[in-house]
Amino acid sequence: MDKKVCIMGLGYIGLPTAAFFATAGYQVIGVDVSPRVIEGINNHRIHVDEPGLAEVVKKAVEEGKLTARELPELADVFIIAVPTPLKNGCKGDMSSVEDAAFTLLPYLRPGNLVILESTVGPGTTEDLLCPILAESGLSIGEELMVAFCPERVLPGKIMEEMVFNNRIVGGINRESALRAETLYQSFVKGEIFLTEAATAEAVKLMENTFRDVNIALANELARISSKLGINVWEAIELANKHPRVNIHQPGPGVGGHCIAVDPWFIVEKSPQEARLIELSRRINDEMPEFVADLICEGLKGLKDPKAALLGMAYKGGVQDTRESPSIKVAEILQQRGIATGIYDPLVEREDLAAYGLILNNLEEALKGADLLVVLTDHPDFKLLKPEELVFLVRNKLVLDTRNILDKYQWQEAGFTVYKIGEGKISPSWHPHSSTL
Ligand code: SAJ
Repeated sequence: MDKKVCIMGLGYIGLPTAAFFATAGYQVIGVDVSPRVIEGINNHRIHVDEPGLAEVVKKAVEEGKLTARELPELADVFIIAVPTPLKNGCKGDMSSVEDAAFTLLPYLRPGNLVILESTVGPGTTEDLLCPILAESGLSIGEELMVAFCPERVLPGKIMEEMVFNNRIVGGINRESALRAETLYQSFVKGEIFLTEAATAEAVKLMENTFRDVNIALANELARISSKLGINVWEAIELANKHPRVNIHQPGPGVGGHCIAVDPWFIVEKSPQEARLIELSRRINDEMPEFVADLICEGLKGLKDPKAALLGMAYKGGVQDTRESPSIKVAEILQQRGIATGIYDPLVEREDLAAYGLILNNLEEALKGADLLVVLTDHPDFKLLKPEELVFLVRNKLVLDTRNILDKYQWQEAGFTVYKIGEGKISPSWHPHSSTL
């Protein structure tokens, strides 16, 4: 049985994966390029904000099962879980995967298994990773087994989903897949499905593309509804009563490091054919501009207008701001010279500072604002008491891009509320607009 696992990359996926293997009894070496990350983990301070993760990492480190280091060690299994972001807008940047693979070369021995978990375009394991690993002198598929095993966990629910989700294991040959299956069986309680590496790579991308395309449809329906005077939220709810319909939710756009990124890997590999996929990406990417236009519409005609933006995280309940549409809305407003107050109960001040944005507390953000905009569906926002906030604001307009506010409660408190896609904007929502 494999006893020692070395994980390259201790981020959102690598760290929980390391923690689960350590808990399952493996000796785990976690490798990261950041000395701050290594020092933190070895001293029980983790840099990944994920409910339940800190406790598991702490226990594994205390028991001596997990150690973070700058360089790999000899091991039975090597797992690569490094970021694969986009470069130049829409091409996958594989340099971290390449760097990790080259770093592993001196540590590879006959009988080892190498697993790639990072999201990559179909064919990458065989065409990019295997040729690098072959430089070790080991024969790939005979002395060295290689597999692609994508992670599919939802940020915010990683500790649950990493164990209970089904898992896809794609081997470069059957033996590689079987070895990887046995390894993951040590902590995965979901079903494990075996396939070829390129298919597993495609599966991961297809899942996130499915979601992106469906969100684009919802966003398009929202824009159509506001033209036609239909309430998109009610229409979607009713359409979803059909047994075979599941329309997603409109919003200010798609954020996070996965759904907003992964479809581009398919477009890159197959640009002629991936027409719907590319268009969906663009539709979702246009949403922050659409929201900013609505905000400007609401503020039109006002002297020194101010918008209070609630929620900078890319989705509710997380502090992650990567690719967040809220950040894009804030940036567009700043470019247009509109004053903003910014509030998020979870996001870190330094995180926003990196975008040149200043985080306020709720009162500062709302003080003197003309328009309050809900951009993230944080559970906390559902608990806001409009009757306590109404005295802070100047003009009492609300734009809810996530359909989380109780419209009648807010109206009762004196606010005029508009939700995106909720029919035509009524003149009372932007009473100062000179175009009316
Ligand atoms: N969103 C909408 N409307 C919806 C659903 C989501 O606007 O109906 C927005 C969210 O607000 C957010 C973005 O889309 O900005 C993405 O959020 P998400 O919760 O759909 O997904 P992620 O990015 O947090 O995680 C996804 C998951 N993939 C799928 O559900 C197919 C997760 O399982 C993957 O492991 C993860 O990507 C990943 O790492 O690839």
